[in-house]
Amino acid sequence: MSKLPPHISGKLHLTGTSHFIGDEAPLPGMLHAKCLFAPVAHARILRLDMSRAASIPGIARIITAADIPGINQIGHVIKDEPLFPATTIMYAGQPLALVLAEDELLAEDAARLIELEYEELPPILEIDAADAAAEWYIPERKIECGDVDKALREAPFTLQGSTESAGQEHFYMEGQRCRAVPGEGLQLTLYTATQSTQEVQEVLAHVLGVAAHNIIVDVPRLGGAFGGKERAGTLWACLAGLAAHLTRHPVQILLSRDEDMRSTGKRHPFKSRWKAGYDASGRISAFDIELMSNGGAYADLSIAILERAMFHAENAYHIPHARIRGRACRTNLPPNTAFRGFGAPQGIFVIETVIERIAAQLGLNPLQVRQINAYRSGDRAPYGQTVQECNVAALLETLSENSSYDILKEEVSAFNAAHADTKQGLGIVPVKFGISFTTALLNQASALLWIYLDGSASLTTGGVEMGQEVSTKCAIVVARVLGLPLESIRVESSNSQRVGNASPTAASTGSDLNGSAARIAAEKIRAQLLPVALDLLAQQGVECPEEDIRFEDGRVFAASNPEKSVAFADLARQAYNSRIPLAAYGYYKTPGVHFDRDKGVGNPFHYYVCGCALSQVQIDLLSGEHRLLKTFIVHENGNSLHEDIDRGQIIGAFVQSAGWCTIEELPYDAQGRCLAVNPSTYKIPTVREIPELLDVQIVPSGAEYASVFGSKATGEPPFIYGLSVWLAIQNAVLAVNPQARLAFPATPEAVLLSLNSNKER
Ligand code: LUZ
Ligand code: MOS
Repeated sequence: MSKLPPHISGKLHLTGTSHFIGDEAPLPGMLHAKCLFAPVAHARILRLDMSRAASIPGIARIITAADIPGINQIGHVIKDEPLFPATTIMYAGQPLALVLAEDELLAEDAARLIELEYEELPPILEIDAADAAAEWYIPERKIECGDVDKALREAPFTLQGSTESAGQEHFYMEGQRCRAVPGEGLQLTLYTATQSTQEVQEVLAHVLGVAAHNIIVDVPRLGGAFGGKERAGTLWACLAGLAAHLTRHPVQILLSRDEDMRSTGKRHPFKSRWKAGYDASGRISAFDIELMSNGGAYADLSIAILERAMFHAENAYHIPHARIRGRACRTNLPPNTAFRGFGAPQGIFVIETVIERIAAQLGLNPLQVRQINAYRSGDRAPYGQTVQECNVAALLETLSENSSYDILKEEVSAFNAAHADTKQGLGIVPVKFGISFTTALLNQASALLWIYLDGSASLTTGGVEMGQEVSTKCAIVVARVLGLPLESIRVESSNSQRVGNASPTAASTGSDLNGSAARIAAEKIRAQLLPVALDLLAQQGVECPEEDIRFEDGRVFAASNPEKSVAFADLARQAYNSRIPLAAYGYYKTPGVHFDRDKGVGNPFHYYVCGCALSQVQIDLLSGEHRLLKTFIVHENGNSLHEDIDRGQIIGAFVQSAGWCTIEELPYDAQGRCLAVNPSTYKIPTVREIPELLDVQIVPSGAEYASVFGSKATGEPPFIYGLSVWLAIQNAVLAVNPQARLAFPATPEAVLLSLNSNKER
């Protein structure tokens, strides 16, 4: 049993007493909002007639583009996204009008009575078509090192191919939602499902044409996000905010699962074309890759996601000559957006399929090819950053031992020789994941810490609690600095009035950034309290220098004389009586991160998180189904703030990723309408998909260079481990048909089709 304290939301969740947005009773006069959604992917709007819908008794108001007092623009990085399209529908499911009524079902009925006339335009849905039409948000990006063309010419062996990965629905348990409550004057408070209070505040202020200080954004907690609320929540928050502003009534919008899945963007599907040059040992000398993503109708975060894919195109391998080109393509799908991994899984997937092909061509063991190419400390990444503290080769060695890889390989071969209708396969994947927002300015955070007169503490950071327990981690940091029990620290909602200008809780940096800011705030308070502590101890006859004072277990004492102590609560009271401030603001920025996008050179990451995974699967050649038998994970994790929480993140990310790779499928019709819009047709992993043996070894590494108290980020890096399942299925398929080309995701259908396929992989 673990000695670690349970995380602070656990008891609330288990007893059903944690509060989510929309849980509270409706406010008096509250209006419910329902959208009219675009029925097709691309069309010119000819007529939008509200008269029939508006005549229904009980309909308070119907809002369209014409009602926007400020600017009709919710784009953040690139300003290309209207709140309501004024002339042209850009994706099926796009909101065109908002109906407000005291009853949600009435609003929904009325939305159906809005008359929409439109002229269909040809939609672009696929990457190839968009790329051919040069439909890019910005021109091609490039990262290049060495002389790729020469290295390819001189390489003893070359291979080329193309690789595709697919989208993924976030499937957060809590859908998109917002409750907007008008206050005095122009003030509006939004309780809204967002990972970014700053973005919602700024964008809504522009939509309304009011100063940002009128918009208060409060996020108590989210029922999951996974990137799907990093910016995709802004649209719905702006709809509710606009409606509350115009009516001065509280307004609530809650998307149903179907609406949510139909209208919101997802993980970006990627396509790539590549060439690799290598020698007889499997050592890769040259890699030339083009990465194209399907970004959907508006730019959203597509550029940053493409960039992170490019930063991870070489994964954990040192490739001296590399050319990485990327183009994010505009299509008529809902704007694809951040999703755990943020392009890195899509980039890493390509190089891992390349490694497998090289190993197959040379008849080498894929583990060995990975080891021979792994980064050594001091190597440079294609974008120029020196890779340090990244021991992938050693971690692969541990993985090999933990899984008895050599024996396992023999067992799989023996099994395959003995079975005609079932086959097994092994898949291995390492990861080197860059930590920091690649947009350097986002790497900053603030914390506000109050100590009350009874010694209890109230902490606000910009961190949004979405199940990852950033709140527990930040509380642990404060508890360590001030020597307080975890229970005496309350972590508050993320609120733009208490902590303004907060970066999104994203890029795995939530605890790094907000925990560091919390540590600085707590250290300030400790310094403010020290003279008071010295005084109180002196009154007990204890004299000591400041450095000898300890804050532990809710008490303050001299290291030389621990028998005499002052309770933290008495210290707080005495500080107040002596007119010493009991609050502090902490500000942190990640040192040394920068990247020149035009040159493709810089140090985008503060550090890397490394690890590796091995999966063993069994496929049924008659049904195409697979069973995940075993997964071994070795994860290097710094000096964890809370290892149980990190273990949960590692397992959760692995399972979520295995779902992406194997069972989650997003079919669209010719009109760009998503056909899998609820769990009856969209399958996410359940307990049945968890391997029979799941062995997770967390390797502590005392990474003082990394983040707060030597800890490392854990949210996204383990997502890469799920790729081991796809690679294992591919190897099982190759045991039957060495020419097979397995599609992504490796659904039963894909497995069956691949068994008879005979194409270049
Ligand atoms: N968001 C972002 C992210 O704006 N920049 C990033 O680099 C990033 N990385 C991962 C997840 N979200
Ligand atoms: Mo993100 S993909 O919200 O870190």
